[in-house]
Amino acid sequence: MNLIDLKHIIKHKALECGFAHIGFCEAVETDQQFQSYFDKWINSQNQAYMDYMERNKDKRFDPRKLHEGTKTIISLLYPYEKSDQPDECKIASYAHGKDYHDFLRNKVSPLLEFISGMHPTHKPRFFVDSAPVADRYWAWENGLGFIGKNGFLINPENGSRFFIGHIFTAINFWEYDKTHIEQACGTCTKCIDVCPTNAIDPQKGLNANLCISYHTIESKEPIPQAIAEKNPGWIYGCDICQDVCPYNQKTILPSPELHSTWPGNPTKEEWLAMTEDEFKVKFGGTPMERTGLEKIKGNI
Ligand code: B12
Ligand code: SF4
Ligand code: SF4
Repeated sequence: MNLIDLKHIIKHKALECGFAHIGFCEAVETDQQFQSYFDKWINSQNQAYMDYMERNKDKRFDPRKLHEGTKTIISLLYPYEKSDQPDECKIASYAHGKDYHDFLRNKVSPLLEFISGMHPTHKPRFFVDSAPVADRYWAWENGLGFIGKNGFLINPENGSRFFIGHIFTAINFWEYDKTHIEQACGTCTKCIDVCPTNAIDPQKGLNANLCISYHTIESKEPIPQAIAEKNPGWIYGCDICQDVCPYNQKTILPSPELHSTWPGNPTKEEWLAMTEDEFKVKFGGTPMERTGLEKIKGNI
């Protein structure tokens, strides 16, 4: 089979697995602009207490150091839907359903098996928000979207409500499409203006110390008073800077399988009265399980 046909088959199989967009590029070092931006971001302490962001920089900057033998990086976008939000106890749309790490690993497995068969001496690996991979950078490098002022990878047709996953393979396609989509925000500044905590700086990017998503999901500390006062009801994640984006008012791709297990949003009283056993039954297998009931009650 020639390499062009192989690429077509991989694309076709990815769509069959439920992915909406796919791109291929050569596994080389990330460019200088990304590296210096990332260094500045870390040196300014924008990562807050996410120490893991400071580690494994060599692997983040060079994917061949993360998985030896990798010649090609395949970026895959899997859509999630916007969920209706109650007035209080709002939960980010991506979390309304199955944990995307396990869900996507299952989804991608037929494709991974196929790629494995095409290069039996190298085991391809799939990563989704699970390793020091510069997910947004590679998806941009692969021509799947532009980086918006809110920091998101935005696909011009379908917006930013996507998980970004990557396959690292030793198959060398030799020729890659080098189509970068340049930022198409224009004069829009909606995401910056609407962020209640002013966490987005157009030059420096996102400051996690000010971000509701960071404080309600990642941080082990109680939410600082100054952030809590400005939080309009998010108890897990935050979608404000995404929901306002004009690119997210376009065609919304459905992903019913991801969201099918969502039990509905509990009220504040129901959350506070919830036991660990009830939490496990209702929210086991969602992204909220990792954060845990105690943290969610604390956020409330
Ligand atoms: C750490 C992290 C967070 C942190 C910090 C977020 C951040 N913006 O950095 C916190 C906890 C706050 C967070 C929150 C969320 N996250 Co998060 N997170 C990550 C993670 C693990 C690393 C991101 C990272 O490296 N940040 C450091 C900055 C420097 O890099 P970056 O944003 O990836 O990269 C871009 C910049 O460097 C920028 N850039 C380059 N040059 C320049 C120059 C200028 C001037 C500017 C302004 C920017 C810029 O472009 C890069 C791409 O090339 C990724 C997964 C991964 N492994 O990449 C997911 C990821 C970014 N998160 C994701 C999601 C869905 C979210 C939330 C929406 C969840 C929610 N609903 O609450 C929020 C959104 C908050 C936001 N506005 O970004 C998705 C985003 C998908 C997409 N379409 O972009 C990712 C990619 C996970 C995935 N694999 O699907 N997250
Ligand atoms: S996720 Fe929320 S708090 Fe964080 S930057 Fe976006 S709007 Fe601001
Ligand atoms: S809201 Fe406007 S400025 Fe922000 S990412 Fe979307 S188009 Fe760009």
